[in-house]
Amino acid sequence: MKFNKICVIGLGYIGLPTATTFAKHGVEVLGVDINENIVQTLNEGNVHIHEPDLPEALSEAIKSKKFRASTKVEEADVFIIAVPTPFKENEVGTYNGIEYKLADMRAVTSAAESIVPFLKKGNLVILESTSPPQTTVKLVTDILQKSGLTAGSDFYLCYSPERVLPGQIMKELIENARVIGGVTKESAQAGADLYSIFVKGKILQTDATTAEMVKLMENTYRDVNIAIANEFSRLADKFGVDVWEAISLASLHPRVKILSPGPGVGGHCISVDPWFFVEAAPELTPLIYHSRQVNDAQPSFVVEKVKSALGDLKNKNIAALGLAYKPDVDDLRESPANEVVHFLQNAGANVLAWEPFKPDAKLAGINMASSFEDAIKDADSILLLVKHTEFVKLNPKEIAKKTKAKVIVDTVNAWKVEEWQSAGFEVFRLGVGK
Ligand code: SAJ
Repeated sequence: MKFNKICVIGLGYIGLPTATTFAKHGVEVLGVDINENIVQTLNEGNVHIHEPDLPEALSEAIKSKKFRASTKVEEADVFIIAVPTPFKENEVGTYNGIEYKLADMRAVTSAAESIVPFLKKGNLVILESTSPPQTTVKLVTDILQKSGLTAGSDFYLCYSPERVLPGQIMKELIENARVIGGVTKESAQAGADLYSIFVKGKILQTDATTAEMVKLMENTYRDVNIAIANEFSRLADKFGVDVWEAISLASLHPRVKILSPGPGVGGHCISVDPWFFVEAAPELTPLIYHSRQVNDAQPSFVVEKVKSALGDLKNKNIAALGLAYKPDVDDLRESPANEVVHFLQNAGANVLAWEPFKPDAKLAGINMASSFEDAIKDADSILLLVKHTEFVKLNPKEIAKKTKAKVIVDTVNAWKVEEWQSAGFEVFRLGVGK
């Protein structure tokens, strides 16, 4: 089929990079978003999200007149849905006494509905939003068929998950392997033809529900494996063991690779997607459910560690280093570090936080330092919450000159114990019961 015009619905972390990459490869792209400010910003050539190489890609796409943004869908050959699938805010599901979170599919629903008036025979529709199993063959199919056309025979329909890592999206979009699940073989083939415009990684065709499961399995696998690392950190703490040493020794086994414990699991993927499985089949997912529980409880475990280092937290000054959800990104949403800071404050501590990737961030209930120096100056202790490269490189002797703190708590195994000790600090580490 011909791909003269693509309509990408949802211009966030996935939709916008996808749209600009197609435009760069010569296809006319209409980007659609319900947010008028975003549409205006993009049409002026400015990007509303932080992602390396994206601003350049957008300005190239605009200059070549291959990309424009709008709040309205138009006729096109291809429609790609890349809208968020968060949790429902005020509603949970229950099963046998457990509570689980529910996917909020309103954005996918209204994106699919917005396509209906423009859908024609021979079009291709692709859902990219992470979704519960069978969303494509049930929810999306039912909505699109309101056009009077039949999915799979009148128009092609696919699910194709994104698998890119924030911070490397523009590169991984092209290089990663791409799974394309069609509601029919012909649909999968049409999807494969489309993405082969720019994808250099392998393109693998399957059915739509398999592709949905693949995406959820990838992130659930990671969540469960981080949960076991976090549980090991608690066991090591109890038994006087250094979990980091134990993990590196266990990982010498040729078939064992243990992930890293830390203050918890953040972001909008790993901590969200496993719930889609639990919601879809709570009776089949005790391991996935409990892994979520373990990871969600990890910030409280960190607070216990800080208490064992500092005693009563009342009026203790703590410099919290890092608020991002993971190293070397500026994304502070769904961050376990934030939660740790709130818990410490609730326990009476005075926390001053410093996030070098978002120095001007304003977060409800969190006191932000004006600089790194400001954060540590009057601190009783320094708490490291995110393994940003610039924190790993800190020189303890230099730090000792700039702070009153005598205690450090490292939750991410970034700092060499001996170096900090010889600079005069007492060192506590997550998962180290020695
Ligand atoms: N984390 C640990 N220990 C580890 C690894 C990570 O505690 O050993 C924590 C991180 O600090 C962070 C959270 O887990 O808080 C998630 O970070 P991440 O790097 O595992 O994942 P994301 O959410 O940035 O991106 C993931 C990726 N999926 C996988 O690696 C399987 C990415 O490829 C997906 O595209 C993305 O989710 C997504 O959009 O689904």
